[in-house]
Amino acid sequence: MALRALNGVVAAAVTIGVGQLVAALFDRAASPLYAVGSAVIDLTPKDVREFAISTFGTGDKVALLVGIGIIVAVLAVIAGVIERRSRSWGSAMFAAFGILGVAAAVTRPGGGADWFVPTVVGVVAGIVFLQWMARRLDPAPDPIRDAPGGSTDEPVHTQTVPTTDRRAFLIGAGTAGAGAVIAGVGGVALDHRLNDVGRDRADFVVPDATNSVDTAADGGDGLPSFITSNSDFYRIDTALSPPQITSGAWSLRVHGMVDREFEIDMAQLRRMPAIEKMVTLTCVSNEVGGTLIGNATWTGYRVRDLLARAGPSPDADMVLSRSSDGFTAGTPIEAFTDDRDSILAVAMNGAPLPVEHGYPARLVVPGLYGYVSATKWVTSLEVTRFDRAKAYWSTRGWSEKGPIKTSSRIDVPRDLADVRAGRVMVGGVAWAQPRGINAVQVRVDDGAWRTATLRAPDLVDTWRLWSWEWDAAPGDHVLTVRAIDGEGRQQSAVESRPDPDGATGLHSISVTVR
Ligand SMILES: Nc1nc2c(c(=O)[nH]1)N[C@H]1C(S)=C(S)[C@@H](COP(=O)(O)O)O[C@H]1N2
Ligand SMILES: [Mo]
Repeated sequence: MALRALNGVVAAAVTIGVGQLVAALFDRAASPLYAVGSAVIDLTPKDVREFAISTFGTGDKVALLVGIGIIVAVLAVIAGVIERRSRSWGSAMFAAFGILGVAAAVTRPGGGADWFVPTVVGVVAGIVFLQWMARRLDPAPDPIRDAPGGSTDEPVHTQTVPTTDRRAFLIGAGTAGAGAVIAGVGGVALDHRLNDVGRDRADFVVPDATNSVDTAADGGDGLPSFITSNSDFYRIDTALSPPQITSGAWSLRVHGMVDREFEIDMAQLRRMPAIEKMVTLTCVSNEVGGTLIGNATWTGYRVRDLLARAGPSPDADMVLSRSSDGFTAGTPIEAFTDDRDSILAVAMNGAPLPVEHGYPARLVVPGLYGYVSATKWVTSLEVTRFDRAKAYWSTRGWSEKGPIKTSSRIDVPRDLADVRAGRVMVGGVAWAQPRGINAVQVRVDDGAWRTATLRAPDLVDTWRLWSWEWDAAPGDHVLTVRAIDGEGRQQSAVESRPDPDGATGLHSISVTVR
């Protein structure tokens, strides 16, 4: 039983390892593991996504792969146990899941018709191994004993495997297991060598902006830095592995309800005047007090200029942006055409976009949550209407429109911190892009709201750093913050979950003063 289970698990490892190796020659998204993982992501209902993001945050992909690994192992144990020399039910299970894998691979957006190959080669290798090893566990039928009328006092399935065969089996399983791991790891390494865009990105020259931004920021005191570094920036997307698109292979198609549809490549894009702009990106899944928000200086090209060149129809009210891996966002067209300067960004904080943040080009739209605007690896802008097109998350229960809600967060002290009585610096961030922040107020326990100091810079499309000096008396206290936006409207205190269009409620922390 244990040997049969082991056989199933090793055979599954062979399938995945070989699949990964072969996929390196096609596209990593075509490997059975990645294809199925991506399909699972696309089929994930919004409650599960919320759970995954709130539990694992940016580690949601690793959690998914571990989860798939566990499920595969359980299925593999079953397949191994039911596989027999005489009836290949385990093989049938492998074939069935192979069909699922093929279906997942060939239906991937951007997937080629040949994307079935890694899964098929992997599954065939797995089945060959499974059957070969199962044969060693089921000795060949004895022609005399098993003949009609022959002895039946020792049925095949209750025979124990002799020790020598057992050793041979374990050596075979160990060798194949090691081979599977080498194939898998080797496949990933080969894929990185062949397909990563790291070198292309290293050679990418960030364009000079025609404007300049004042980066002088008034941080310190344990507040977050005004600009979030690229390495600290949150990452949220549906890509199990970020698409690898070289700047030479990239192009953007502007089409749909336009007079002059066109396609532009990176060389042509670079002839347009570049601008630079600080914009705070916010995820709709950010919980009250959460960290799915970051502020960066983006360099790129005005989407307004691109759309003007195409001549959108006055009947259009939405731009559906699409990434190379099939993600879509539906953005109200005015967010691209008004004077807020939405950007087709090619650089983040002075560096070419990190691959996970959309290299070589992504959208950055002030004032809207990322899921309706900030398409990474963007390759198409389709001018259309909300009543004609639905974007990725809008078909999965999230709101069609996603304006950012006024919010604020306490960063210092930390929740549950111990502080010394006396002067305590309380501070954090507040945001209401693109309306800006007029005021931030802090309350201790059920006391009166006190006005915090707002720090520089004061920009409508970024978060605002704030601080407040608290004369703290000993005891347990709760600190609460709220913001007032640039239009004088107070942050909502009503508690609501992130879905369908962004969390509301006030952020509170508990501290003990000694
Ligand atoms: N191609 C693609 N772009 C995407 C997404 C995605 O899943 N795929 N997620 C969006 C969401 S929900 C957010 S919040 C932002 C996050 O951008 P970041 O990862 O650079 O912080 O990207 C947006 N752009
Ligand atoms: Mo998001």
